[in-house]
Amino acid sequence: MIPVTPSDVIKRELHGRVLVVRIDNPPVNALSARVRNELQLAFEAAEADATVDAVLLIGAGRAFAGGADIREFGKLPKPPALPDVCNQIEACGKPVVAAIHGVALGGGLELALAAHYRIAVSGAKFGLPEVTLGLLPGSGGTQRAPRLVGAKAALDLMLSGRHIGAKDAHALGLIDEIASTDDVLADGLAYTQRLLAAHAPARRTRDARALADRTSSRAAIEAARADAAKKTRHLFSPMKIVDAVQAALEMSFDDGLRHERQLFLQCLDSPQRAGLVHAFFAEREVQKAPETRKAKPRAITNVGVIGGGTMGAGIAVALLDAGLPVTMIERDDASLLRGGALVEKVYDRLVEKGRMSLEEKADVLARLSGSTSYDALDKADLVIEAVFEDMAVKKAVFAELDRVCKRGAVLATNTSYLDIDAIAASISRPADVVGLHFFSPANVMKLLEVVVPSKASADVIATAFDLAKKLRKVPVRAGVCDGFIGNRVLAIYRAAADHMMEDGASPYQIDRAVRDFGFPMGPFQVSDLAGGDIGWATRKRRAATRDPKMRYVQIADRICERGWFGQKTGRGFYLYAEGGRTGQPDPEVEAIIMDERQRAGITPRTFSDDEIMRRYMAAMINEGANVVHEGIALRPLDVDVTFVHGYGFPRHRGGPMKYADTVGLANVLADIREFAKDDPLFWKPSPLIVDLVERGATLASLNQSA
Ligand code: T1G
Repeated sequence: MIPVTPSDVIKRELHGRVLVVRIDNPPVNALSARVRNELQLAFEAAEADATVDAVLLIGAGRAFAGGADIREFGKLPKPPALPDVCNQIEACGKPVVAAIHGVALGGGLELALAAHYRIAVSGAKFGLPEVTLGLLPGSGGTQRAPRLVGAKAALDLMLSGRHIGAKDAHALGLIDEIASTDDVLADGLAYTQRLLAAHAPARRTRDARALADRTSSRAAIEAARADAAKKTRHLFSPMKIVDAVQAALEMSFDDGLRHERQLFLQCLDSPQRAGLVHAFFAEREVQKAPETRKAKPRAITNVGVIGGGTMGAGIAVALLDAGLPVTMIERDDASLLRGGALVEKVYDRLVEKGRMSLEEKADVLARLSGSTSYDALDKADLVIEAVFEDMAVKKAVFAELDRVCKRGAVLATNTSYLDIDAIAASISRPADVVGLHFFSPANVMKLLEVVVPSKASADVIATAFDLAKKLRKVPVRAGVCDGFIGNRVLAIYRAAADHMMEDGASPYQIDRAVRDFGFPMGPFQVSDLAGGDIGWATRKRRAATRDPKMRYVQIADRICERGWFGQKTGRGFYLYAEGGRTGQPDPEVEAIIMDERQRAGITPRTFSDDEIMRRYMAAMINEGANVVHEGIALRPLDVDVTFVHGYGFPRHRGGPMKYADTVGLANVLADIREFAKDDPLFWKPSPLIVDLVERGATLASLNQSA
């Protein structure tokens, strides 16, 4: 092997008469401007070098290439553009082989498609996930992939954004060979030698013929268009992907490329790309809480869960899914059996769907044990309590944990609003206490609020973030206050919705406006799903300390007083047909609302959907800013991640804080001040927003790493 030129991102080595071009841009070989430039030079040199018969393109480190450098989006583009590099590779007069390991995603896969042949190790993954960033494959992918694998398979890859393995990629024709070992260089070289020995031509993907059957291609395109119109009606780029594949069918390759470029630039300019790219980086940034840099996590090899109710069982499943052994503690055998059955039910459903075998289910459940004695937790490294939301009950549980758990065990509470500092102060080891606020269903929802009591040691918090990684959850660091980040802000924008309901908007109009904004459900549908009794209990708990001058809407109380808690009782704000989940408006609820307006002396007025959303979002943004201002959330991006991953906030808008910057913080402040004319107590502008607007700064300016 003869190193040809010193370069830090593209290394060239001559192996006999094959030039190996290695992309070396950790951590994922993103195709930055530097990489693109050096790739061009490498292929120019290969073409001109008479000692080179073929080129083998591989990636260093853990990936072939993770795609275009996402950090470049929104900045001034630097040449050469990736499509030009791909075209140059494809036009190379000598055979070019891509040997893939790790991932080949987005522009990374497009680079491989521009090569003439492709081989991959068996564990390699492939994808065109640009749609998850509000984009489309903009380096020839929408033109080459359909020609190589057909319109249907190409559209499925691009519209789902999913990753596929080497076997599926080979079956589709995306790659030519699966390597017999994991040595991507050796097998790549051997494959290249075989191609040279067979005098294999420089086979250009643009000449592939998988679109030859125009009828089935057209049918696939129309089906994808109809599907995208239904499933992704809020998103901009899916339809552009369909348009690009239609161009692949109807235009010449070069015209198709030009059309792809136009469509790509339209996506690049859309606010959805800005929102989705923000969400991508934000959900990685939140993993880097200060404590994770200051301390090492404690080892977690086995975990206890106190409580086998909905939350306890869900948490147990999340832990079992992460491969951990779990000991469930309940107060008596009957409760323990019920808890175990709730856990087993989750796996029975997976077996029914064919996503788990009976043996796999047995293996998982073998890691679950149960006891009615806390003594069973004497070896646990971590215990998570998920018992009844009552301070006395929680303190009793922690007293037992303090008695039986080994030194160094992390003691976590899943409370959703109780004061964790008070719980920590009730035992001899407050430094070991942390809040792990899971969202129901705990084995499904990605968000995990890591609530940091004042006395917690840094390594306990680092352990909580390490646990989140094991559970494949998205952790957000939260300070101690009523409702932490999510539920505290939820209470405010739900109150704004209640005010509008009492002032004249129907709950059904409000829910529809919120759904049209991009949420899966509106606030009243959410209340019916979660159970109105939960919010009712919270309102009753807060009644004694509620500011009597603060507006209080009693409509939800009237509904709860009738036992109408939502789906679980067949009616709440909506009427549910027998066991159904799709509610219908309820005339009796509308009558209650009318009565309450009368009682409150309110003459109802109409609201436009636009005003509903301006009020709803202004309340959410204002309280989100307060949460940052008070240090409950580290940065605005932590609030964004909380709402995208825990409250259904539309990901393509990036989160409430990102959205505020998108619409303009000054406009949000103007709304708040407008609304304050009628209710100065509720609409108190966050000092953070006032300060940023005065300085002409954005919330994003506060997002540097904490
Ligand atoms: N550009 C820049 N940085 C990236 C990156 C990328 N494409 N992918 C990952 N990173 C960073 C990430 O922010 C993190 O940084 C670190 O790498 C490790 O990532 C023209 C336009 C590859 C499967 O959508 O899916 O190509 O936090 O924590 O869990 O048509 O990263 O360490 O500072 O996620 O092992 C298309 C996106 C781009 C792939 C690895 N490509 N990346 O997962 O590590 S658009 C993608 C991923 C495009 C072309 C279009 C994952 C991964 P930091 P990580 P991981």
